[in-house]
Amino acid sequence: MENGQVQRVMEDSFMNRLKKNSPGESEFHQAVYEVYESVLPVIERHEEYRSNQVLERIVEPERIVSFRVTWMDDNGVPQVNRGYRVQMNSAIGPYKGGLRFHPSVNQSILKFLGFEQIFKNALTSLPLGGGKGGSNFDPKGKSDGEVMRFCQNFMLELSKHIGHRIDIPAGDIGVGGREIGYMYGMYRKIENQFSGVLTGKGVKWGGSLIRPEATGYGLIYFSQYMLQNIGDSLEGKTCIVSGSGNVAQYAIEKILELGGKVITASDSSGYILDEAGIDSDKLEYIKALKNERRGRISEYADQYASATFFPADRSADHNPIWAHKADCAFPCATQNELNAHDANNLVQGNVMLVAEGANMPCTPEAINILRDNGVMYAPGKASNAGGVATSGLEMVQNYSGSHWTSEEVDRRLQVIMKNIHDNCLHAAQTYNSNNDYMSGANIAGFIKVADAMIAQGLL
Ligand code: NDP
Ligand code: 2IT
Repeated sequence: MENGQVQRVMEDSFMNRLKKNSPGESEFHQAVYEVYESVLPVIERHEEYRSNQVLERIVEPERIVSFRVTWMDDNGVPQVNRGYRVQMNSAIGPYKGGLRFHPSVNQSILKFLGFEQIFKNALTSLPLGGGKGGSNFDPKGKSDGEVMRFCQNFMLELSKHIGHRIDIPAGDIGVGGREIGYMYGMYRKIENQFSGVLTGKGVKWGGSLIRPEATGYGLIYFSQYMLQNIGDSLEGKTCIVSGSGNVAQYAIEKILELGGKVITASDSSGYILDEAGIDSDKLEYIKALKNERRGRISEYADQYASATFFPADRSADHNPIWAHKADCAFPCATQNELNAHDANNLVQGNVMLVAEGANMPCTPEAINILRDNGVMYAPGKASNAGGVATSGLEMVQNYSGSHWTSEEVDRRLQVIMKNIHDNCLHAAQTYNSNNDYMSGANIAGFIKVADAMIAQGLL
């Protein structure tokens, strides 16, 4: 058989087995296939990865816990949700990864996120394994009291499975400072100890400065390094950002600081276009709107005459936010929010860089279109790794009982993002995929975890 045929046969049997073992988990299959395709050249070159069945082992979570969460709503009516923790891989460190509270949460989504987290965490160069968790609880429209009671009951069960040297959860969609606070308080009460079991804590009670900013800042540092690599910068670039939550807010902040212009922001109900640019005052408005008043992005257009609100059309085959002309695009909302149609629109608008703030926001077809058209593309597991990396820095501070300044944490974040950038390029080059950040990220992350798994024997 020729090389191409061998590859096709491996591909068919591996993916077929995966689909048979995890039926209906389409997001998980999608995430695995991307890594699988990137690391095939590595597997072909290294017999030890084949003989140790590393791929087959790495796609199987070490443990999944799923549990009932009951809580009382403000009307005195009992409510039931499902909670999860997917402990994906602990070969290079304790499980680490966020918690997502969103009605769409299911096992497939958490397995895809946990799987991505394995490689992302390896790329940070910190000793962090991969995990993810969450619940189908929807914090939207809930009172503070309801969110608190949900978080407390969620932690009542989760606390049995985590620990500061075992598994250290953090935030993700629907889980920010408020939720981490309620969960941390409950953990402390149950365990009777003050430990760094969660990251994203408030700075007055064990949190790290710059952790809230880290994912968005890291994304833009990474993008700046990509542009510097071709002798360019973000200065004067027009940017499209989706989302208006934690990642989007601090991505916008850093773009502005580096001299770029941002013309969009969104939430699940639609997006705003502000051709005059979202300046720092308008960004402060978005932060207050989203983090304090918990309002909708449409209100931005009521506040600023330069902006127009476009409601989301769930039946449309594309997302019109990506149809505006821009130099750079930063999807920072959720998975599969940018499809082939959207990628074609971006290419027609002459986009030069697409960097993922969200996890897996581009569909595989969209990624192919971007890469085929010479657009620089950064996969989330590399470009959004600044969040978990700074969680790692929070853990270091907690272990050592120290508290670093903003400047110190920010400096370390920049070094980490630069190393991830360089390691991706180096790994891509080693396997003849020059300047391909996706292959590079998957290969570099995979090799680190695979080698650790082999060294530690069959487990
Ligand atoms: P937030 O909850 O703070 O914000 C999420 C944003 O995305 C909101 O604007 C939300 O709108 C929008 N959104 C969520 N789900 C959907 C959906 N199904 N359709 C359209 N819009 C949606 O979350 P984060 O900013 O923390 O997370 C955003 C992305 O970044 C996620 O993919 C997350 O996994 C990833 N990420 C987060 C990190 C972190 O440190 N927080 C680290 C690395 C990656 P609405 O308010 O209407 O729901
Ligand atoms: O997707 C992610 O990397 C996160 N949600 C952050 C995880 C963390 O542990 O800080």
